[in-house]
Amino acid sequence: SKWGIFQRMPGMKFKLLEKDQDSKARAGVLYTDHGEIETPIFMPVGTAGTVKAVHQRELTYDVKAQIILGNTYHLYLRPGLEVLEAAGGLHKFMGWSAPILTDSGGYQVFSLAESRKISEEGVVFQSHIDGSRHHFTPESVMDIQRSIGADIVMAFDECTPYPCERSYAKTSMDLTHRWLGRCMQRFDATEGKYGYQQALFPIVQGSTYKDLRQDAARFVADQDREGNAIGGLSVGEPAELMYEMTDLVTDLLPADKPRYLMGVGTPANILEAIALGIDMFDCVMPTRNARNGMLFTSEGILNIRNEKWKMDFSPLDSGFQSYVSNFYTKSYLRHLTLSKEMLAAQIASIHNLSFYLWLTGQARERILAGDFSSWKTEMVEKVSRRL
Ligand code: PRF
Repeated sequence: SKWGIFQRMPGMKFKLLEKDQDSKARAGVLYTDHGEIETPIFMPVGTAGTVKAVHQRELTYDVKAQIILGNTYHLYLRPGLEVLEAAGGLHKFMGWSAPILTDSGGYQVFSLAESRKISEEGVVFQSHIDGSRHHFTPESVMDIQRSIGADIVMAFDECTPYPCERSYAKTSMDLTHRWLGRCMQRFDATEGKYGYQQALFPIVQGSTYKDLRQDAARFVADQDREGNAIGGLSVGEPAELMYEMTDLVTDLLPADKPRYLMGVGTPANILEAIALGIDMFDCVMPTRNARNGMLFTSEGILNIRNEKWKMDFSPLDSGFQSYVSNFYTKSYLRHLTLSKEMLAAQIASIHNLSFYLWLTGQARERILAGDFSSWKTEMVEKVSRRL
């Protein structure tokens, strides 16, 4: 069951339950030592050992999160490995006994660190917190993720920007592949520090070049790891290009392993990517946008600061079961938001995450019921509306 923690098993198991007839969508179950994950799944982002504005009991009982994401970059800088190891790993440190996935740090170094220099060896960077100098290598990032103790750890990669010249995309992809070899060597030569298994997911890069994406997908598939990820997308390219690349890559990644599309996206992006055979998603959008008043609902997208909601005493969302979404009104949340009350961020974040988890849960139910594709078309239109 979801709560059957610490059941030992060799590596990680993924069970495919159903495949959609009219698309590449799949429903499955991913087994980890901290419990099962029902796919497709959305993973709330808990960068620094917290999903911002949502505490762990709310994540479990309101949001119904099955797995959350942490960031190697942030956790390494603060609180640091000494604290995390003394705590017995991130699960114990933060009081979260369900699965955790950690991103490897490369992406965060490039988006956050003050100065960074990339070389064959790795990345040298300065902390965005105090300017101190650090370096990440494929080996050190595996060791750090062993100390954090995530159930799923990500390979160290370079996420190319968009647009990206072909020559750089190729050079970068080759480096990501050499780094992957070093990640696997270190990961496989070490073991979990806290008595449970961890899995390593490689990342497909290749920018928006079809042949590079296909080369990367074949290279990654050949490594035969526990699951596979697609990176380098949702970095400013048109959505159609992201779908095209995802479609190419999912044709080449093994069907019997989970597929994770990193950093995606809007509710519509997620539904389209599920139809292309993606099983796992993470994105800061539901939490970050909640903090400036954007709500994702089963009826569409709205900004709660708008005058339109001043006298609207209807629930935030009555389209699905969720205590916070059903109980608080739009007028009340608008008031909290305009007053800069902390509860505004809490309610909006819990609502948005509840909606994202409901949406991936519904997609799974439709795949299992056999009518995903028609439901998806209708739902994409609904959740994209501007209210
Ligand atoms: N690589 C890693 N993390 C990521 C990405 C990536 O390419 C993305 C791309 N959208 C989000 N997070 N390691």
